[in-house]
Amino acid sequence: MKTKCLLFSSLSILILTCCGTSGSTYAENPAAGSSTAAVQEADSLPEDSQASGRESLEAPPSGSSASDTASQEHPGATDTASLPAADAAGSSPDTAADTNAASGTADGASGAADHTLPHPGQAPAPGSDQAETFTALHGALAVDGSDLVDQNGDSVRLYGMSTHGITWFPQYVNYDTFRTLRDDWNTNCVRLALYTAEYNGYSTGGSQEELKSLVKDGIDYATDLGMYVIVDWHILSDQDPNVHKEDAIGFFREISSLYKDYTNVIYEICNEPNGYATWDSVKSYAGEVIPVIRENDEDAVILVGTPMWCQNIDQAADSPLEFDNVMYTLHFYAATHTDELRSRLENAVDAGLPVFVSEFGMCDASGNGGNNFEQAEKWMELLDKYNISFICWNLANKAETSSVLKSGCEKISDWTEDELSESGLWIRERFKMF
Ligand code: IDC
Repeated sequence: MKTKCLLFSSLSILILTCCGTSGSTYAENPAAGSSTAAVQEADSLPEDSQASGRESLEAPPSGSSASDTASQEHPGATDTASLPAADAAGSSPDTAADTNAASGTADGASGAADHTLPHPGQAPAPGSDQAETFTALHGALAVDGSDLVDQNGDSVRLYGMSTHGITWFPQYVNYDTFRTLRDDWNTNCVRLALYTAEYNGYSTGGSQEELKSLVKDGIDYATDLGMYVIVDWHILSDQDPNVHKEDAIGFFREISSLYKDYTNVIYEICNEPNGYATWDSVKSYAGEVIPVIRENDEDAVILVGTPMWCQNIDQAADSPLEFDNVMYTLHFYAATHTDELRSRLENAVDAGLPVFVSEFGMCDASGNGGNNFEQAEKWMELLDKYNISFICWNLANKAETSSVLKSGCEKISDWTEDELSESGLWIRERFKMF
């Protein structure tokens, strides 16, 4: 571990010295992924929803016209404007991703060096910090009817931030980042978004070893801080999780074997099935991936995405999986999704479906455009009513509405209010109400 940290630290210093970069300059590599992904996405959508990939149910409100949304959805222009420093330095896309991952791990090394606390699988020492943490209090979670319950059978609610893609923004997979989210933002859970297909994703050219190492670091930091952690297999432009099923199986087999004794790890086996992916194809995928996790960890909580970017939750309610401790994900973006998706959620929960909102934004479904806090508030009231867990997109300093840090902010922890975006200020206040 020490050798690894040293190696990454030196790499990081080298990169910082050569490129004079950090933070937002990691942002995008238009050639490698996201703009192409957005185009493919738009191409494969039904005509009526081509304006913005993930809106489907409802058009964006005034002030966020379809054409606005379409251009936001197609991040090519912005991406080019924020070319990564690695590109500026002439590196190939692959090199850029690798160096980013390496420097992120180096950033994380400050936390890794302190890994002396017991893991949740072990009994915390009486009087230690760990004895007081959220995971120490709640232990192994389970699904009971539509509820998420703790080790005592009491209803429990998780809430926190999702990272942006960890390939883009590895620097936030960091002990101090998560500590700030726990102590200053009052959150109890963090989601690690591991893209499969975008920007040198896990299944499209990214360094699988580097990415797994980042995921493991993230789990370790969350564990040491007594937080729950969601390992998110972030399919998106690949649409159907079966496309990279073999990679998913290998990945979840390895991670669940390493963390089988931990009680704070939650597996999200597919982010957002979309396009041609049907609930039957998701069920078939889940039928192969869940047993792989269960072989190692009999009762970890597992989250399963639903079709149409996690909006067709009704299909899961009509035909749930036959596994215990599974929850189904619904995602909303408040400036796009309103009453219709809310009533779909209510119907599903009323029918007994356990639902977890593993991703949402206050802005529109492109991750950009204006925030709609009035709609976001309505969503929060509904989630409160049903005690539904919720994770906000995204922890990064990208110049897009959904990023909770201002794009000029290079700090990875201990942010002041001045350094938070409008979204960041709002959601932090929301978390602090608990
Ligand atoms: C968006 C990011 C954006 C990135 C893009 C890649 O915010 O910076 O360029 O992905 O395609 C989702 C997805 C999530 C999206 C987000 C906003 O799960 O990956 O992130 N969104 O578009 N579903 C609905 C919205």
